[in-house]
Amino acid sequence: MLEEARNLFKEFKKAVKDHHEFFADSIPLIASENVTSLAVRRFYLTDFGCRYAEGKVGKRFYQGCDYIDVVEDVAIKLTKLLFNAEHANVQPISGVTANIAAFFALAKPGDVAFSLSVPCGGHISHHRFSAAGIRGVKVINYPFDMEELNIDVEETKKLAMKEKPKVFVLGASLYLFPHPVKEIEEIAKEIDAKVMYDASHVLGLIAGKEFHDPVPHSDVVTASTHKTFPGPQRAIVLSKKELSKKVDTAVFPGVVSNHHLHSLAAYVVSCMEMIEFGRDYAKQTVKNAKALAESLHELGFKVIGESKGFTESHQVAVDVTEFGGGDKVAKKLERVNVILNKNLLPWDDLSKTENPSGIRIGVQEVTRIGMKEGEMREIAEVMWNAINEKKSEEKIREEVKDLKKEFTKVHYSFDESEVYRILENFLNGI
Ligand code: DSN
Repeated sequence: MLEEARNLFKEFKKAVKDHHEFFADSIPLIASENVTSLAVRRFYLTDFGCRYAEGKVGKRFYQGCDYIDVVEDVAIKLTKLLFNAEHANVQPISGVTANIAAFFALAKPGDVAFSLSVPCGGHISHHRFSAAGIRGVKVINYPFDMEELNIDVEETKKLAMKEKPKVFVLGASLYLFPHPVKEIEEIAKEIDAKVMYDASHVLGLIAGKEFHDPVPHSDVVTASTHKTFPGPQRAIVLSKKELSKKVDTAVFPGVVSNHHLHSLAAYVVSCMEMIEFGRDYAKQTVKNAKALAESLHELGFKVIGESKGFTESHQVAVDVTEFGGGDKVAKKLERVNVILNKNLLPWDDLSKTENPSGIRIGVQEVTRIGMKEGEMREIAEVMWNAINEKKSEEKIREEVKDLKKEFTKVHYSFDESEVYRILENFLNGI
């Protein structure tokens, strides 16, 4: 048994080491990921991760929480400052958890919610398979304008008068252009419905003032804190003051008991980094996304949203049908160390989930490690060469490693730290 266990542990250590080396040598372009600074990681390793703090600041169910109360109170206050929010709950441990809490706060079973279909960018938690379904909410998809790549406001208004939804869900996983939150807020007011905005993908851009601000126009804003916002993996719920009790009760005891206090401490550090450096980071992220989209387009890729300037966020979406579809292309790119995901595009049917028409690219992580417009051109060329098999995969992989060599440190953070290889010594010691 001991022998078997030791072999398994060896396998585990090798996987951890290989993972870090692979990422050190790769171009990370998954739109929902980011890299945290060493400062954020240090706080992730504190004693807080060994403790419990059920309940609210000042109203806990266990002893020993006095200093944890200060940490959570600071987290709430920094979040309110950063987003100018009336109320903030910082306890959800993930974006889906936050969305379950939001649906519980805003709707009853049987109520109708409008969400974007998954191909149009809606997240699974906006639908019956996840958070909305858990609350028993009936979901109707928004009418979508394929030219504008956005919600069709006029058609939505007509449909809303007929279906009388209680919740309008905005925000998306494929999110190129800001949703019409003001217009939806007006429709919601007419029928006494609520606006729930899932800002997970764009939270760092909102914090950096590079995307529209949904907070004044939404009743509830949910968001994970690890996509464009470069924090640890957890989530927040912002709301209007009058919904604060409903939101807090939906979060605890609704969806969390303890709420992973080490990552709460790390989140505080990431908030402070965004307050100090967020504007520069967000500005460069959007510039990089536009530069990458333009380079891909010039090379001959079908980048979606051309008539609208391709993107206003951290994301770029490309229709790769002519190259065999998103699945084939994403796997081909992985073989040359370019990491991104296949993605349904708005005109895809859900039956195309396994091999959708598109790929989705996010530039927030490469921005954090210091890449600028020139590197976006290089990434576009790597992608063109790999997908069109202009060179051997081995050659392209070496080019990617060379490009990445110069970009191993996290910027826009308290310490410009090496992040992909920091585990080496630790692993050798166990
Ligand atoms: N699945 C994530 C994304 O990539 O958008 C969101 O949870």
